[in-house]
Amino acid sequence: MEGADSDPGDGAADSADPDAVAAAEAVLEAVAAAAPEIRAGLPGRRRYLDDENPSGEDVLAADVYADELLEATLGDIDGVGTYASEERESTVDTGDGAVSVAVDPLDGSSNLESNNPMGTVVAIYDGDLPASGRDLVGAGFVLYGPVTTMVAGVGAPADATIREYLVTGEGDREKLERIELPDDPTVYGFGGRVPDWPDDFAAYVDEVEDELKLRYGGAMIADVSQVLSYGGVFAYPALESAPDGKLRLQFEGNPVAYLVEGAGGRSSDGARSLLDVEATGIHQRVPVHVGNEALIERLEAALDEVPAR
Ligand code: FDP
Repeated sequence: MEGADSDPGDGAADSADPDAVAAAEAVLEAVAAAAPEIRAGLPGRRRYLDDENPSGEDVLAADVYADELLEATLGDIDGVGTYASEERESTVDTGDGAVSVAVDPLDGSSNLESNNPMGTVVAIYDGDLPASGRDLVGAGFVLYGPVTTMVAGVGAPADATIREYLVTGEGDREKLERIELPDDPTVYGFGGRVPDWPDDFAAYVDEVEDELKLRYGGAMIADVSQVLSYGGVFAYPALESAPDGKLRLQFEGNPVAYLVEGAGGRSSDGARSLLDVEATGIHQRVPVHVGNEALIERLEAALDEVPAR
């Protein structure tokens, strides 16, 4: 994350609907306001429930707590008509607003057991779900690290300025720096078991591990935050056992693509920006690769055949 700036483009982008951008700002403020409560609720909710989410993953009490809190908070915002969450099979109709929010209430929640960082991710779309990443009018994440921070932007993807905020104990946002990926990348982190990586991806890893330092923590938001801070590449790639990878387009792929591209980097499913992947379902999965432009271009050149998406 590089030095402070004079705030160009903070706020509404020309090509996005101003009402939708205002709703996106309100959503991001509400997510920050909920963050202290979500964080304070974690210590007593580290147990797994006898339940799975729509993606077949075990659910922690903390996942449910954060989801219910965010639905109540975000559903009340003027302009928000739909709430969707990784923890719910279907979307929730919250009123007649045009904007839809897609939330991963606790990204990386398996890190709760080991007490490692995790986050809350939010994507705000101008339209119904599932939606294209090109319909985003804002995105952000809260990182529950040693301090609580938010990284967020509003406006159309091509116009967004991405900024880091400190989230205070009262849930207020204090502006920190504008985020731009450093020119000299230093870190990489890739999910999935190594024997499950396709050969072409494994060949790419052989290249980058000679140049970069491995840093993988198992929570997408924390791993992407390292890339935003130090430059590099994060991926949860296609696997032999899961050709669409693990992460979900609406809740994870699109918002991190928006943030990393807005910070001067690139995103890819292996062949195209994640923002150009066709949206086919709420819980659709997609291989996620984000980072410095040159590293993503080399990745796309290294992968043999990427299906149309
Ligand atoms: P988690 O299952 O803990 O919620 O969203 C899924 C996710 O975490 C990402 O945050 C993270 O990048 C990935 O899964 C971690 O998966 P692995 O355990 O396979 O590394």
